[in-house]
Amino acid sequence: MREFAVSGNSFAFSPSSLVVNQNDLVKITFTAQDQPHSFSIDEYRIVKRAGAGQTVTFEFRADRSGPFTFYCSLSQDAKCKDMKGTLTVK
Ligand SMILES: [Cu+2]
Repeated sequence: MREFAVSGNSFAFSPSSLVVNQNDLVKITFTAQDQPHSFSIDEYRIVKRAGAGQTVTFEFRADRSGPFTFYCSLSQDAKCKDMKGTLTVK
């Protein structure tokens, strides 16, 4: 199990780079600090939304290799589309 705590704040993810090995079970604790944000990865069909000040925890099996972009899919604030990070599955 690979565990990461990721925060979304001021339209940025921290950390913005996650690296795991293929087939790792990945557990992410995602906190939206300032306003609602989501942690989304299209290729893994992940869309996890957290309200302001809230945390969501989820797990997935990193069974596909490659770099993947994670991003905030919420549209209430246009700057959310600038929130991006990279999940590397090697
Ligand atoms: Cu957002």
